Amino acid sequence: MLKDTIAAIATANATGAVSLIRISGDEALNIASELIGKDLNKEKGYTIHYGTIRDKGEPVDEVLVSVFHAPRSFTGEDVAEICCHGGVFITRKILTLILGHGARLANRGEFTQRAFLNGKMDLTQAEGINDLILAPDEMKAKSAVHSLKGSVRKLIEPLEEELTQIIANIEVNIDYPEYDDVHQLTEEEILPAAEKWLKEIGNIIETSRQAVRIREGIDTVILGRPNVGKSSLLNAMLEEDKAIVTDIAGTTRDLVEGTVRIGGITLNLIDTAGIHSSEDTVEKIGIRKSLQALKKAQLVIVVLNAAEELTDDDRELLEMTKDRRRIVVYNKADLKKTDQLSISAVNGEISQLTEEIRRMYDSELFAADQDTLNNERQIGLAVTAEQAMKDAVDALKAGMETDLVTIDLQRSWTALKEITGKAGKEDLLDEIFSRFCLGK
Ligand SMILES: Nc1nc2c(ncn2[C@@H]2O[C@H](COP(=O)(O)OP(=O)(O)OP(=O)(O)O)[C@@H](O)[C@H]2O)c(=O)[nH]1
Ligand SMILES: [Mg+2]
Repeated sequence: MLKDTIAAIATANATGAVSLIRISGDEALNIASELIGKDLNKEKGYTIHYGTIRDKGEPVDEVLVSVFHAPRSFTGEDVAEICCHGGVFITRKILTLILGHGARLANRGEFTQRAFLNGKMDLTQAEGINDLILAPDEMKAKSAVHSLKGSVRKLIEPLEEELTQIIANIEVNIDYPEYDDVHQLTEEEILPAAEKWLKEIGNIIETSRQAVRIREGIDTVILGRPNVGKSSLLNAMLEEDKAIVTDIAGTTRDLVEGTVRIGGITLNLIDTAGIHSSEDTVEKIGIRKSLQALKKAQLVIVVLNAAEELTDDDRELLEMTKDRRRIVVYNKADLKKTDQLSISAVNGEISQLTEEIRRMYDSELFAADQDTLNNERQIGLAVTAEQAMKDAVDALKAGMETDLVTIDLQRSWTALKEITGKAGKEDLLDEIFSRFCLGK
């Protein structure tokens, strides 16, 4: 039911200076008009009107009502936005009056959903709105606002365009086989275009993965045998006395977590129990947790003791993490100098480590600054589109019938269109036909 009129409190459910109540749908302006006793239907869009809301003659609140006429509103429908005083009680009372005049309480996200259904924005822009509201930091806010402004659509559009051209070329093959030598067209036009397209989408997927990874923060685990200074390192990185540090081996038992930003990179740090063979029940549980954290981590910092020879425990840890993205640091460099990457955690001297982290995530940081796909949904669909195109290329190379190839290409096209929510079976035919008309 798109036609009914919906209403909701748009501001937080808490006391504030003002609150905003939004009404959208055919009856929006009528309802607001009745509440303040002034006909807002006659008023121009983008105007604000002062009035007093009354309930059975009794004044309830003084308000400002913004008027938007369809389709020039957020939802594309008639919209009234009532700005009232920000008490929780008064705001709810006004909402109740609005509902009493025939509006329905909106579902979560329903205003944005209507905006999408009315063609005011595509799906990636709608996702951008949510991401912007939830953004905890500058990096995420920036990518969200770009997405809101249509950056994902702009990224995808050239791919859609080229893919449609490839499909159109194949259709020509099928419909007018006498026009061109089928084999020649495949070799000279379709395959090169498909290869180029695969390269482009591959780049987008790769950059997007890097960007998403770094915007979410890197799950980083600090590992090492007992007493090498893992907790001291966590504290140094956080610049805070978060984890307990003592000279007793086996101090840390539980995982201790903290978030730190290093040159624009967010690390979700986990300090762990020192790993060695232990008979202590509590310590054994701690060590098991350390190993679980290692499994999930995206970056491993292996801490060794510069002042001592490597032990079997050290060697085992190095072996265990050798295929992971990792940084090996020699701590306690104040006690003994080393040519390796070294730090002195108790003294807060960790610059070699932070430099290494920056260097390691350089390309991700660059990616995070680009317009990219912004979440797993979008990336997953791009991967589906890529795979379908690979299938099509394989089929072409194997000399399969062109109509079989078209099935793969259509799968690719549909996945691509789903990113922005524009997929519809009719669209592809329309687009192809519109091309045919020009030339033939
Ligand atoms: N000289 C020196 N001592 C350090 C340094 N870092 C840590 N220590 C000392 O080493 C001891 C152990 O430090 P922790 O940070 O508790 O070591 P850990 O690896 O967390 O130990 P567990 O939690 O038991 O596994 C403490 O006495 C620290 O003061 C360092 O850079 N230089
Ligand atoms: Mg510790």
